[in-house]
Amino acid sequence: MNTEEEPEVLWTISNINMVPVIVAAIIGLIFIALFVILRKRSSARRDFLLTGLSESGKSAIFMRLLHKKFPDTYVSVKENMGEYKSGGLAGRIIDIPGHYRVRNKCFDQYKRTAKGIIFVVDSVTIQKDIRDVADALYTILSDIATVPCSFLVLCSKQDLATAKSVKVLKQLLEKEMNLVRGTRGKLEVLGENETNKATYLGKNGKDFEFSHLPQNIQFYECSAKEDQLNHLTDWLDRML
Ligand SMILES: Nc1nc2c(ncn2[C@@H]2O[C@H](COP(=O)(O)OP(=O)(O)O)[C@@H](O)[C@H]2O)c(=O)[nH]1
Ligand SMILES: [Mg+2]
Repeated sequence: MNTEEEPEVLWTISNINMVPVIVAAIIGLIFIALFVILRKRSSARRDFLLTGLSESGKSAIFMRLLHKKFPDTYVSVKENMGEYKSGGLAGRIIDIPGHYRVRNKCFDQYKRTAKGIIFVVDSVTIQKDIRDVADALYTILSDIATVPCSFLVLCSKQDLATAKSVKVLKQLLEKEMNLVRGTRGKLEVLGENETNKATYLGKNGKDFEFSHLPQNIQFYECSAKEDQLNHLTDWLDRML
């Protein structure tokens, strides 16, 4: 009986159309390769960038976090870099200089290896600086390279009596980001060149809200002067 069935089985296999099988195998291999590349890329993101306007308190946070001291003056023309270690894990912290021209160039250099972005806002001068702060934050958030990053907006200098609370600061920022978005939208219509074209942030036809963005954004208060950085260290520890 067996000897009679064998030729039929062989005939069936040789008649199977191999083209779809090969195509499926190639597609499978491409998916595996893409998966491996993407995994490598995401694991290459291990930096935490400290950014924000000049004088917002970035270097004070950097020094307090990594060197346990509060500097009187710390002029940074170049980025400061250091290793933050916790529970056997480590991440690189990069303090980006705040001056407009250096800031963008330096930020571009590290944005593709950034896992988290800490945007420092001076809680005392926020009302005066609101347009510049919202503008800087909008630029970073609408940069496609930062979509995989987690964001922390740190409201600094909370030891000072005139510091605005995190709640007020978030409301002020959302209102201003709405205006910035309107202006940038108009620039696009007027024909900005492609490279400067900003991504539309938030939901079309709705007022700007941080909760509408794809990035995970947290808001916390801190004071480098009084060593109140526990929200920052908790956030970093979760991400290492
Ligand atoms: N009261 C107070 N002043 C701060 C604090 N952090 C920074 N400063 C002051 O704010 C100014 C700018 O700080 P700095 O860290 O150099 O800002 P950066 O330009 O963002 O790096 C300095 O005069 C600091 O002493 C803080 O937590 N509390
Ligand atoms: Mg600095």
